Amino acid sequence: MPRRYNYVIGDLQGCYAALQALLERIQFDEKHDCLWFAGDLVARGEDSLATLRFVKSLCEKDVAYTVLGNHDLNLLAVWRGLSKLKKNDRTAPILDAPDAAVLLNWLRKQPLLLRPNPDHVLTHAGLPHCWTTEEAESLAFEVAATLRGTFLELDRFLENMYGNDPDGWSDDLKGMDRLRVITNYLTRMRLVDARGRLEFAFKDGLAAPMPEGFAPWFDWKTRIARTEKVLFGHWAALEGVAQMPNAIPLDGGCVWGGHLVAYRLEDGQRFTVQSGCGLG
Ligand SMILES: [Mn+2]
Repeated sequence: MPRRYNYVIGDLQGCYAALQALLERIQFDEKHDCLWFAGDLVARGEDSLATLRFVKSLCEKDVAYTVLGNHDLNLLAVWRGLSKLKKNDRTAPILDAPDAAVLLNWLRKQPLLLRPNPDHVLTHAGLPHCWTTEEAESLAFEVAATLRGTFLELDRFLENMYGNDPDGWSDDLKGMDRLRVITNYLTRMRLVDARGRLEFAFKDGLAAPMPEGFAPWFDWKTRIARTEKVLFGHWAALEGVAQMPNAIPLDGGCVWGGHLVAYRLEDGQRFTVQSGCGLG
């Protein structure tokens, strides 16, 4: 059934009240509309458990889709006992919930890249200039296939997922190094250099001084011009408003007291609600 409107929504981070307010604002009607989430569904907001249950229920009705973000992957690692809960994350209620296994088994089956329509591609952090969109799609699928594999495959990936090396792409990467680099590009990237090497420390806005040789991933030219616009979250300092021709930032920093952002694909209109959840 053709959808009336498609809205792409930025990082929720467990901001359940803001999500409900945003859906009210856009008059979301699951009979007609479709939601696309940019990942980081959970982490520091006031109700990650309710957020995860709600997004899962919409996805299971095929009226929403999500990609995975770094916080979602971290939650999976904590669930599997391969990472410790971060001090400021408020995801413990998910791990303690009676439906924890159902929720997290669903979460691990979500993709890292989606194509909401032929003109747009969605990942949590963006796409590096060293990949065509088709290459990125295929590489994202390699990670997703591992995540949805056996628990042995899942755990082996989660155990090896953390780390900044190697810091850039090369076609001959194999095994866990390959999966780690793909994951870092799709879920953690902000700055890269001309060769596509990642820089992991910079988290500021575009006006801040950047390390020598590095620039935002969307400032580099792709080998073959990318015809799709790239929708992404993750970079809260862009406030979900920066103006780039072919990259559409969606993380309004809701969990930091900013805004939750929805971008309507049909006409490019943005809708925002002020964060009400804060960190308190
Ligand atoms: Mn993120």
